[in-house]
Amino acid sequence: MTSLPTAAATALREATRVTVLTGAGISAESGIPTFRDALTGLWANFRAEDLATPEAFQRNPRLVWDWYAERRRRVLEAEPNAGHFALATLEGRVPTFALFTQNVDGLHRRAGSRQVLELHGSLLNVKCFDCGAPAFAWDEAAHPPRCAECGGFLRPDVVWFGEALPEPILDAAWEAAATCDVFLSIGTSNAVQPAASLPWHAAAHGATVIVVNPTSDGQERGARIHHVLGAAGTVLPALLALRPATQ
Ligand code: BV8
Ligand code: ZN
Repeated sequence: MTSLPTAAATALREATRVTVLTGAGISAESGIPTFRDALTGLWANFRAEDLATPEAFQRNPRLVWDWYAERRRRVLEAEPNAGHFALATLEGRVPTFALFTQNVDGLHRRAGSRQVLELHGSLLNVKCFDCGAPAFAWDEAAHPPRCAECGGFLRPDVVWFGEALPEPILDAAWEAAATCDVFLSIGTSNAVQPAASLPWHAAAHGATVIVVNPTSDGQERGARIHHVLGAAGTVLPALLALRPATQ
């Protein structure tokens, strides 16, 4: 792992307001494929962007429902990793802390993070495609199961491409980016808007941005933006060490 420039380390050590954005990369060490990873199995001939849309679901509800059912199964079998746990610990050591995730896998909450705002929803939650009613139980043998309220197809409660992000969460994310001292951008290729603009919004408002990613593709550069080339599971515990519990 490359070391953190002194200015960034000082900023993180002294920060009173830290905002975090995570992407699929933080769950990679938990065995959850990232969006950049090629799809496998029944979905090998598709790109995630082509399946994660309302149109794809309407065209082939079984294919899309089964893709999410398989992902839900993998997520429930997976465990949070050292990166998730480091962020859960950091939350208790910073006066004002906000964690926004693009991930839909629920691993931050399972690692103990309390302030988790899911910009793109959660594949653990299910709702009706037609009437929006939440579903808490469904027929696992159905592909997809139907809504108990209106008989419509059930779908994962995630934000698909072309769908709006939950406004209160997105508004909170812009505000938390604009008012933090340090913005941690962890494991994201910054390929999907509007979440991808949050780190640069923070830098434009004077925050120190620390990017944690084994590669530097897709990341912007700038005086306030520091890349730590490394895996979240290794780098985040090292960053946490800059904020000892005793403070
Ligand atoms: C919207 C949930 C408007 C579903 C997801 C041009 C400009 C602005 C917008 C657009 C545009 N063109 C198109 C758009 C719209 C579109 C978009 O951005 N498209 C992209 C393809 C260009 N955006 C939308 O549609 C959004 N909605 O704009 O609505 C609107 C307004 C009003 C009314 C109606 C509509 C909705 C976007 C949300 C889509 N849903 N997820 C699901 O998960 O199935 S997006 C999904 O993909 C993820 O949530 C995530 O956001 C994204 C994947 O990105 P990453 O998380 O970064 O993952 P990725 O694999 O790309 O990268 C992993 C990174 O980790 C890599 O950099 C890798 O190096 C790194 N890594 C690997 N291992 C590790 C690691 N890092 C650390 N440690 C490791 N060990
Ligand atoms: Zn319904």
